[in-house]
Amino acid sequence: MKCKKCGQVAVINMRHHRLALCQECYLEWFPQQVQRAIQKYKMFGPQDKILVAVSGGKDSLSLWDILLDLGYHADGLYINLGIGNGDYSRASLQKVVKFAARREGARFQVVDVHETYGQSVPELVRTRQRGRRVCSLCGLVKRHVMNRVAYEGGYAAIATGHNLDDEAATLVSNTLQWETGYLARQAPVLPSTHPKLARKVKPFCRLYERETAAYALVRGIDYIYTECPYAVGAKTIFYKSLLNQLENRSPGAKMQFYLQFLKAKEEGRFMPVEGEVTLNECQGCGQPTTAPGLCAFCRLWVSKQ
Ligand code: Q46
Ligand code: ZN
Repeated sequence: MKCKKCGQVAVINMRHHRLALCQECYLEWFPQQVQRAIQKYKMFGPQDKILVAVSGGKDSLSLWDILLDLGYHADGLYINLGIGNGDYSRASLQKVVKFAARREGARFQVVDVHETYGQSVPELVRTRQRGRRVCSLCGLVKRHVMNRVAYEGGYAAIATGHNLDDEAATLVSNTLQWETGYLARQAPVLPSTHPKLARKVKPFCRLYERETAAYALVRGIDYIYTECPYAVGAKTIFYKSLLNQLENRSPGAKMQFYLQFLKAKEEGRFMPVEGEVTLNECQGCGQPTTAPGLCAFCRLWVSKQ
């Protein structure tokens, strides 16, 4: 197959765009799509300081790579959660370190959950939160750390590497449960509702996972291939495979599903639940919370052991 732009041998064929591209043209096309999404959804401007949540995976490292290439002030944040007896998290961190060492201007910081708060995420589940799903606790810890670092560092937004497949799988999950609150909030940009709650943006939300993987590959980005051990068997992986079957039959179906949802939202068909939410400052960490007293994160550390 030939590149549609220059006629050289194509390295990727994107049936949903009816576009095959060679390596060189792909490396031009992909960042343009990212820049377009940043502008279309008004994610941030050229002067803003961006915090990129990096996991060592293909999406977050590619996102960081592109934001730097596009000239944004993009710093990395790696949260060491202590997964896989610490081994999985250490291996992921090594990928981040390696990437930053090769990439000029790539500054990043590491927050080690065990060192900072006393226990890693799996330890926390074992000792204080028995019966709770690791991923739900992990999400809570990550959100807290990201908001804290973004606020303390004066970042305008936190950028995550969620791609179209991630967003479509979340959309399937939220729709199957009719989670209207989550549906109202699922968007490429989650605005800040409090000075201490950072704006969250997803510049890859219109790009297929296959495309982000191809970008990492042609750019020679070394990333962690294995999934987090807690992701194995997760429903989102099953939803992704269902969506892939659909996509195989009908190229572009995944993208249509997501973009039509965004359009419906824009037209006001998914309205947030009425009523003001009162945010108090947590008595422990000072982050905003709807709970009186301590926030959910601080309550983790005072609960039963
Ligand atoms: S890191 Fe954490 Fe994920 Fe691992 S424990 Fe679950 S939420 S799967 S993105
Ligand atoms: Zn708190």
